[in-house]
Amino acid sequence: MADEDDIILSELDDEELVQQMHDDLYDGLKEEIEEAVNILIARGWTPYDVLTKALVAGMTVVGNDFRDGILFVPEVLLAANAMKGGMAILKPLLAETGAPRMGKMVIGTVKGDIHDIGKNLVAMMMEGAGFEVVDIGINNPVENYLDALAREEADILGMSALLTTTMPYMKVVIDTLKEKGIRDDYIVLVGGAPLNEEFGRAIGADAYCRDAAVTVEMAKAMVARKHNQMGA
Ligand code: B1M
Repeated sequence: MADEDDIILSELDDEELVQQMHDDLYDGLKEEIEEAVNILIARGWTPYDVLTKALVAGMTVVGNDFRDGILFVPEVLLAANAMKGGMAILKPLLAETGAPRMGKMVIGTVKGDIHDIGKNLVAMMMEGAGFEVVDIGINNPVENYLDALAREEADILGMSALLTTTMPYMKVVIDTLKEKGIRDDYIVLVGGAPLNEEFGRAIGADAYCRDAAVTVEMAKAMVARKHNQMGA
């Protein structure tokens, strides 16, 4: 039976509900997050707004408190799990745009790094924009990227890193592509919280992507440029 103090999510207005979602994400309450995502969608919110304003914004609070030593790994894992619950509901909705196939991307988090929420978000948004996405998961050594790129005949390589200690591995992958003479066969996009544009340039990526939306824009622009070059 429901406790008298229980909050009825559906009775909250949009602003209160989003605030409550930030709290529930913080507390790792997966079922509540899933319920709230469904409520916002039923109220006509776009999947993108639910993702960015409710889930990603909530995760930022979690990230700040993790950084400041207020939250620890077990709590952050619960928050991540709750976030994934919400993302799973949004995934098919984001992919439903019926956009024409734009190209194929292999994406994975680099060796030594197990963060995958941002990568998953990028994969979802790319699928929603009409790209085919092959997600090779976390902790990928260079061989995994090479195998997947060849096997999938991909156009784009996407790499994610969330740690300052793992981001240099992106250069290992790009340098290996160069050594094998196949660097220019792919558009290489990199992203992750500790990266910036300068880093992307320094390691020889085609672009650093600040977030999932920027990744989609970059990918579209670069695929179009490649097609134009090939047609010229
Ligand atoms: Co970790 N962690 N973590 N963590 N964790 C960070 C990254 C950290 C910044 C926290 C902090 O101190 N503030 C810090 C790194 C510090 C540093 O390197 N300078 C950190 C640390 C230290 C660690 C451990 C070492 C902690 C420990 O064990 N002592 C450990 C490392 C484990 C490992 O990888 N080997 C660790 C572990 C974990 C958990 C397992 C508990 C969990 C991950 C769960 C999971 O992913 N399944 C976790 C989490 C959740 C975080 C924070 C809190 C949140 C990351 C996240 O999901 N953000 C994070 C703090 C932070 O980033 N502020 C932190 C939400 C996500 C939507 O954003 O991933 O940035 P983000 O993705 C964005 C963009 O960056 C971009 O688009 C995304 C969407 O807009 N993007 C791409 C990302 N990848 C892209 C790829 C692209 C394009 C764009 O390809 C083309």
